Amino acid sequence: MLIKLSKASDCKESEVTPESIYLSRRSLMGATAAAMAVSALPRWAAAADPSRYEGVDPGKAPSWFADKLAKTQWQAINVQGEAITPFKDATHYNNFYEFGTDKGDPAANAGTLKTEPWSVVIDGEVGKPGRYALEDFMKPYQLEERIYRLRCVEAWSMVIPWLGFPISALLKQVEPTSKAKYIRFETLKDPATMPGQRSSFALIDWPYVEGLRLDEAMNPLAIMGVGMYGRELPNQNGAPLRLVVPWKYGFKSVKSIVRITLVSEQPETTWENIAPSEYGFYANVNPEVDHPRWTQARERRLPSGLFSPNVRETMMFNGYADEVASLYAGMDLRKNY
Ligand SMILES: Nc1nc2c(c(=O)[nH]1)N[C@H]1C(S)=C(S)[C@@H](COP(=O)(O)O)O[C@H]1N2
Ligand SMILES: [Mo]
Repeated sequence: MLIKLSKASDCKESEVTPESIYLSRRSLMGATAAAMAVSALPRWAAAADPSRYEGVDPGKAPSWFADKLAKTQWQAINVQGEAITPFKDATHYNNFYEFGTDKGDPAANAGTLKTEPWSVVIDGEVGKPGRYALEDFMKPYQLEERIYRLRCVEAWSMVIPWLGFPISALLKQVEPTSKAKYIRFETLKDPATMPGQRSSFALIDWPYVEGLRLDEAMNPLAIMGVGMYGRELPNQNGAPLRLVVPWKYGFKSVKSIVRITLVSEQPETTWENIAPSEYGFYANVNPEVDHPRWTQARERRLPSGLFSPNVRETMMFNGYADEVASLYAGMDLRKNY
């Protein structure tokens, strides 16, 4: 994420590199990656084939995940006429500051994240609070494949085939009380396995926290993700459990969740806390409301390089206006960015 820095000593290379230089570093990759995009198209014919995409590291799924995969509803939601981003790009160009601030850091460093055993705490305004082992937490849910655009606030985007289940199904299980108005998600805090949390230069007050209004969380598009490209989530993408809200900027989609809390007040969230004039609670993708320091009207669809520029117009609510615009009826989206 890009922030306005107050002290020069806080500067990170990725935040001060002009985009032109940054793009040329990637240009070598661009050509090969563009060629790969074609081969990344799904092989739908093989209905029970766990390897539905080209070039996917098969991973080593825990047994609860393998069991769910067999009953997955494939392509429950798709993106028409847009190529799926190659697995290699989706897993090697990441934001996961717990593992470093460069785009390649999560792929290089997230191997230390220990995802088994994993437990999730449910607390706050719920009828059924508790701490659940992930395999128990997952029992009620059937997996669906959701092929969604992902639009980062930094103006790049991808198309990713997620595996997950609607948050509405989770809310049904935990039974929110009448006081519950928001849902708050917390990432693991474990400096021993997350080098970014040991860094004295980190801007983030760990753990990383995100949240949604309850009606946003109830929207059928909002899912808890546990997999992508027909396999479990790679660590760098937020294993074993993350949020996916495709009409919002990527920073809302918090990774490696250990705690889900129903609350009555709007929760304090990580990027809004760091730079409230640049990153808001809503963070809806909106081509008409620019970031203070760059336009949000366009995006680079990855893979994209100097010799294969792949620039697209950004769509209102990232192309999901029909499904979500009514959530914000009557709201000033310039004020509630
Ligand atoms: N815990 C945590 N979650 C996070 C982040 C992070 O740094 N830490 N980065 C966010 C940002 S800015 C984006 S764009 C997406 C990127 O998800 P991806 O790497 O799976 O594409 O994760 C989001 N979730
Ligand atoms: Mo992002």
